[in-house]
Amino acid sequence: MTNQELFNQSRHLIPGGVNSPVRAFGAVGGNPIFIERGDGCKIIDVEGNSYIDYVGSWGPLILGHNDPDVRIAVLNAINKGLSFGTPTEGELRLAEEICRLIPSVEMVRLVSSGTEATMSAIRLARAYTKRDLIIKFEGCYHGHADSLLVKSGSGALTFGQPTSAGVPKSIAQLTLPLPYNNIDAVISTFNAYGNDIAAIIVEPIAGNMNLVIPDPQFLQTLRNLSTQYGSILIFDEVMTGFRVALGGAQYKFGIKPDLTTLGKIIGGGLPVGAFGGRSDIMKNLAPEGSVYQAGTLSGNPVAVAAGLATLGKIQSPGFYEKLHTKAELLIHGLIDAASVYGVPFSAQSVGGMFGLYFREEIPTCLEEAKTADSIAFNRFFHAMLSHNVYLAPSAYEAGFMSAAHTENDIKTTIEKSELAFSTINHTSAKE
Ligand code: KE4
Repeated sequence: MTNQELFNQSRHLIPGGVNSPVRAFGAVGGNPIFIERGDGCKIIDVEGNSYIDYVGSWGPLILGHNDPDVRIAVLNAINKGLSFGTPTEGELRLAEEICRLIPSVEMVRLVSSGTEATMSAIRLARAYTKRDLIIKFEGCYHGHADSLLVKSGSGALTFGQPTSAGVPKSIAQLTLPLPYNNIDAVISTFNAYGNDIAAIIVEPIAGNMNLVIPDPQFLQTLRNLSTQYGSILIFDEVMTGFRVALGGAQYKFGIKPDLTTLGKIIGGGLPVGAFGGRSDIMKNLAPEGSVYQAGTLSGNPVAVAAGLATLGKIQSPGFYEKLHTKAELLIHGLIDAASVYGVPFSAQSVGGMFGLYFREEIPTCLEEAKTADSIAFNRFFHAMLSHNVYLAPSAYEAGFMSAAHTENDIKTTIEKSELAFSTINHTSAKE
């Protein structure tokens, strides 16, 4: 069957034809491709078209698709069974690795998605502090729990309003959305509500408004105010964990959160999320404490095997230096190509993730990210797709490099981008 035929049929049975909205190409237009298999840095669709993949399943595939060691680990786990609903040694070993590689995590609970991780961390922080208010930042995405689908209210009020139907206003109002990188906004909010703030949750390097890097003073201010007012600082490292450095963004900035949420890479492509941190907080979780949180497939042995195999390989000497070198090779090639065709473009990378911006300057917050030329991006996306390069189908998503991308793949990508940029420049000039 063709991509179109599958999409036409899927839309009758699955809302939007997809099991996660961003996959539907709504932001970029057109119809999604249906992938049949992945291999290394390539994904192959049902029509046999092969693409150099810079999405990597939205981050988990840091080793590339179908990594032989991950595959063997998964097959070995499958041969023993799929799920037991009991503790298994693999969960202990994954907990050990996470706690060893991220020292702020003294205890950890495994779940099956990033959403479960952040939702649970919020509940735990509220229980520990006996407070209700949560601070989040505009442009950061932490999964689809009600408390986190919130945008800033109108006017001076910092109390949130739902970004999604079905989120009760009463819940949204307990979340205070603030501008990312805006230190004054955080200080004034703590001055006003500090003793009622249970937690701050933040992407310590943002990847859901495209890639936005925090001002170092911003994160330090969050740390200082959380300590001063007894609020819990939650670093949502679902995307940045093991992506920007072996120890995540907290290692890069040398800032210790109270709780950390993880996902994506720790499952190696299978469903694993986690939340962890200070043991005096984590001990409040059932069955030890009074905060209930549970999951039928939490710590699933097959998923854990994929995660352990992945975490094992990313510790190889020079892994992150090589990954970052590849990301830098890509973005500088794209910057050069854009300049040849006079397309307003900027880009940056952090570890194994990168941001491409159709604007002259690299954005430092959501408002700035929104001024990028999304029409130009959408044209670029489709031009690259037609030349067999798969970028994230949204101008507000980060890109991901894998260990499987070769220098040749990156050079090919840059060559294709020259064709794509020439198309944009020509089309924009026409309109
Ligand atoms: P999941 O529930 O999708 O596993 O994780 C939610 C989540 C939490 N925190 C951060 C920082 C995240 O980036 C995510 C999920 N990321 C998106 C991509 N930007 C997942 C893609 C999708 O929604 O299909």
